[in-house]
Amino acid sequence: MATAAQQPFDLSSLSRDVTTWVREVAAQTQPAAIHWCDGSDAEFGALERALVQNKELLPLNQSTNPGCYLYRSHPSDVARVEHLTFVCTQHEIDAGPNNHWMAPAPAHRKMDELFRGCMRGRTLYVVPYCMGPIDSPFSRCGVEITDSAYVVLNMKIMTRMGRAALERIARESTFVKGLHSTGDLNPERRFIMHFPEELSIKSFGSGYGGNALLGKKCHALRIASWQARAEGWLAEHMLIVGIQNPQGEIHYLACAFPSACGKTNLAMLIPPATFPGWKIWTVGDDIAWLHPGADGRLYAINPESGYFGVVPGTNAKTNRNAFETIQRDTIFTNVAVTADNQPWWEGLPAGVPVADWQGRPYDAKNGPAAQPNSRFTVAARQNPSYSTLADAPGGVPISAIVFGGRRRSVAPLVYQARSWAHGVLVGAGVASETTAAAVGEVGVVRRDPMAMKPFAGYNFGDYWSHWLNVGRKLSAPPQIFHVNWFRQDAAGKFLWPGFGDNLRVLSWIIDRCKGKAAARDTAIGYLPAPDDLDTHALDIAPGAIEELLTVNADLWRDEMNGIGAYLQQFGARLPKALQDEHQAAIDRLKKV
Ligand code: GTP
Ligand code: SPV
Ligand code: MN
Repeated sequence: MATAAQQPFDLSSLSRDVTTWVREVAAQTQPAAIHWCDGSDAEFGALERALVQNKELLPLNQSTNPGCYLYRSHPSDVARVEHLTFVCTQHEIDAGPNNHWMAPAPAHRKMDELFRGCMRGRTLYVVPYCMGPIDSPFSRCGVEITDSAYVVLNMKIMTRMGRAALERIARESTFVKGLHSTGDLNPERRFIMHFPEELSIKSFGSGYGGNALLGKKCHALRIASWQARAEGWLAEHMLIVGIQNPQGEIHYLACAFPSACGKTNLAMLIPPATFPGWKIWTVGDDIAWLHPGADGRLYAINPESGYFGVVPGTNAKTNRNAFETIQRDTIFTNVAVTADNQPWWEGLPAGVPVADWQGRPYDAKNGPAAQPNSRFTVAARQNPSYSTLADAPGGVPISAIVFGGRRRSVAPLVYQARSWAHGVLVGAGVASETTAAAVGEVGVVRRDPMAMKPFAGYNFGDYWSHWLNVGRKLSAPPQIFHVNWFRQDAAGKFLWPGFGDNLRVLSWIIDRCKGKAAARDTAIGYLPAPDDLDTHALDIAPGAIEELLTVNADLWRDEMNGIGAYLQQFGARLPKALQDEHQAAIDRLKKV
């Protein structure tokens, strides 16, 4: 077996804790070689070349798309697997009805059996990483052990990966241990297990996204939400965006929308032509860590350094920033290709696919050319709207928290909560149609509180208590809102144009935070009247704005009853203050 000492830098000597663990894992998994990742560009290039050589990575057209590669995952391994994802706490009640649970001891036994000898003939990569700016007190480190070089490349883009992270780990006493193997990709032997009490993760049998890039959903949301509760902060499935008005004032928003419901797009929004002088600054597109500051405001950092974004639908019109970002140095996973080897997906105005995401000759009978959950992995710094504060150790101050879901009916375009506690109810009541981001049926409305249904590492009842407590600590809390870009008319057409025009809603939100914009007081919260929104030169069907801003009391009574039934599952863990908010909402709806 090759040892770490054979590498030019002896990274293995930096942290005894990491080395000990690597030795244990190597004894269990029996790799042919061990590679300690230093995170250098040279290392990235060498791994890329090796993957190209063994045909795991296919170079795309290097004259049109320099530095771009295609990776085809196993056709049974294209999205997160929520039914195979577990939170393994000593007591089942701590994982809550919102998680699949297994006791730690049998979960370890099950996983240890799968990992035994699973890296024979393969290289074990040690991937030290830091979630958040390397010099931020809010950042947290981890080490992922994986036998997938594709995972290493993605981790290099998505996190601050390598030597500096390992040096930080050596200084601090804790790190999250993430053990990953692609195994044989048999879906019957695929499990994503979390042990929050031990700060560890074991993931077997998938090489895809949130199942395999353990810094992302496993660490930065499931484990971090658990740590955040103990330490007094929040780890959330939120984008972070700065919105600069023509006067040069910037307000930062943190927005929680479920998977594939528009976070990446909103984080990089292009202002409509009728909004001259407005600028958008992207801090993050998927995850936010939020900390109460000494001044009573809430501050956010993005723990990631790259985007793992939904490809289909991305074009120069819907999201020019994302489109420009992915023109070079991008890993595409599961897209189609054209005859001259350019990446292709549904939503591109030009180009013709010749091979689909599985590499078969393209045939519409087989479904879309690009897998609906095909993704790009790209460094955040390539984004033209990248915020200079994305690396600020203290984060950015948040003016508004915005929840949202994909709802063809019921939820209006936008409304504002009456208070922080009411905002927690609004967040807890988020429902959304399921998407291709997770394996399972698409388009079914399900409850997805705070867009965290798949990601909260503990009981939602305790999570809402924690949210309420964080609010109590803030003397200047963000205002809380709910948006829905996905309302449809009777023919199934979106009523709201979305994308850049969402700025019209965001500017109302910011004005509300400043106490400047008007609103109607309704049973569900404050709504703009159609005239309160800037609809100048907006291309929208007659009557659509009115419909988008209507609160149908009958539908909302049903909705609120549904929310009540959902909340009841959390029994004694459901905070009284949230129950009171729910009762107050029911009472207001009775009066209309
Ligand atoms: P995850 O990375 O899975 O967490 O998703 P995300 O929330 O970042 O979703 P993303 O921005 O990638 O959007 C997913 C899909 O929603 C894409 O197909 C977009 O084209 C579509 N979408 C985004 N914003 C809008 C919008 O304002 N209106 C409409 N109609 N569709 C949108
Ligand atoms: C999501 O599903 O919310 C994602 C993609 O952001 S994954 O990394 O696969 O979780
Ligand atoms: Mn996400």
